[in-house]
Amino acid sequence: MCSERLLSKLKKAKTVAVLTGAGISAESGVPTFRGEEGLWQKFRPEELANFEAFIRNPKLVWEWYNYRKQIINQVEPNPAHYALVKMEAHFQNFHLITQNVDNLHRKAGSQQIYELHGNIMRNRCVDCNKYIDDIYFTNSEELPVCDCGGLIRPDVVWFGESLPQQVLMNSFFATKNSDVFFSIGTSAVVQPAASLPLEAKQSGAYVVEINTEPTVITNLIDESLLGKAGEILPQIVSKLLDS
Ligand code: BV8
Ligand code: ZN
Repeated sequence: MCSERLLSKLKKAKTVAVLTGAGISAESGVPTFRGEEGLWQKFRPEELANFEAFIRNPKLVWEWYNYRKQIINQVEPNPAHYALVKMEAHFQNFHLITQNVDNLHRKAGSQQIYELHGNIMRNRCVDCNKYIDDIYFTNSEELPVCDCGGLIRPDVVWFGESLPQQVLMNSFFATKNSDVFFSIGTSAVVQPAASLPLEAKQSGAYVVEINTEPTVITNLIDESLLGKAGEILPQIVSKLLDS
């Protein structure tokens, strides 16, 4: 599942950038957002992952994040995450850009990770912005409150919120300078992350998509590998390291 063309591009590549989405964690057992099994059928992520929903009903939003943390705390990275750790060690410049908040790239051993949408294991105060380590608010009545009195929220980027500027700038810079760019396990609908593969293409990178189904960018990039990231990525890495 690694074409000769891709292999030759990778052998010559100095800089490789990767954008990952929820699909790369699917084989670990973390539900994706828009898949049929959906994170929480009753609500669309956009209805829960936004500040207004949080202020209107912080208990409901905290229940959603604790439900997701419960799952994430029980799962392990899968072969796709570990393949990216090997890639990071192999290439001179390797940039891992993730939309995921599930901490699995870090757990797998990736060193340099651009977390575009934050990290579910981090929390911060809505008033004083102080960071607070992981909290498991056990659905008891009182909500997690900072010692300044402010409400504590998950440190993730919600819809309508801007992404961490430095992380976003570094991601665009890495994308523009990449020789090969992988878009892995993302439906490529959430902006501005979804513009990165096309940015890479416009900057002359060889853009490869790894997904179990076609997406809105499939016809706009160089190579689409249809299948599971946990199967395809290890094959690419072993072919590259054996060549
Ligand atoms: C912003 C953190 C502005 C929270 C998330 C109209 C047009 C364009 C844009 C907009 C618009 N209206 C609104 C917007 C902006 C909006 C947006 O893009 N909306 C979309 C829905 C249209 N974007 C924003 O609001 C962003 N902020 O624009 O700010 C601004 C600017 C300045 C000042 C102030 C404001 C913020 C977006 C971040 C939202 N937060 N998550 C949390 O996780 O709880 S987004 C959420 O979606 C996750 O981060 C997730 O990663 C991300 C993208 O989803 P995917 O990762 O792609 O997951 P999905 O389920 O969709 O797809 C999985 C894929 O994997 C599938 O394709 C499947 O086939 C594949 N797959 C499954 N299994 C496997 C697999 N592939 C390989 N192997 C497998 N085994
Ligand atoms: Zn505070």
